Amino acid sequence: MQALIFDVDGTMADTEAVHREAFNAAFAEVRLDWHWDEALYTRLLNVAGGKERIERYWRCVEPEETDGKRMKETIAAIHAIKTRYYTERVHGGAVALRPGIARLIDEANAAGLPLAIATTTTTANLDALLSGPLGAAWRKRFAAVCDASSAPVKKPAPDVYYAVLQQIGVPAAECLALEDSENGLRAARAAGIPAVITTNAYTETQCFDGALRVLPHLGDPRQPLPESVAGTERGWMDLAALRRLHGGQSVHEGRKENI
Ligand code: XBP
Ligand code: MG
Repeated sequence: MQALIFDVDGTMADTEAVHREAFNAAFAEVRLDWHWDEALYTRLLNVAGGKERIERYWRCVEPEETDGKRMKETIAAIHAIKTRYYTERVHGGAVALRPGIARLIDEANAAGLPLAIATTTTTANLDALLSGPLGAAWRKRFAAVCDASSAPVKKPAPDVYYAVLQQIGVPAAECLALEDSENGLRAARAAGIPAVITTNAYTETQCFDGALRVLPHLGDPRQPLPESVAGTERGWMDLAALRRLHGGQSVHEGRKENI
């Protein structure tokens, strides 16, 4: 394993509840009588990308709408308002990183293992979310940061992962992707990148066939995983455990077995 690639929403931080609130706040501001509740948003999350998600919903509720240009312009305007609400809500570290994320970033930086980000969210959202927990210079900790501006075609298309691979110059099979969703897993696998999944309330019922391992989170000393889940006596996934998973080993130290 020569590089670790992080998805953002749902993986680095549990952000989708805040995204949902921001969408609803934007709909209210433009006086649209749309409201995405948890159940509907869980289904809409099958569409990666906020603009694409709005378009999918709009075409469901108003199938007769045919003015594509007006629709695109209106969606862009709504999404800009949504992004303002989202960045206001996550600014200053309001949404913490998930267990193990800061610990793995520290460990990888100390070990000189290249890190990257592959997300479908916007640059503005990334800066607002990560500058709190990782500091204003957070980008310096990553060899590549690819987002909606790097790859307009969203997951499950592999485009954003291809953009990362091009920037870091590491073969796909030597990378490991950390994802939370089926779309993210499919994008990583389509790019030839092995993936470990950490689920959340929005994605835990999705299909993760092809993942090296599916975990509730990466664990931390303060929030250890049950050994039966992590497969490591330590109760959290460190670089050594991820390397063993990547190498097709059980994460138990030393024991080589197909998992
Ligand atoms: C998850 C997404 C994003 C967010 C909303 O991104 O699909 O669209 O739900 O953010 P990730 P935007 O690839 O990090 O899991 O409104 O900025 O798209
Ligand atoms: Mg995600």
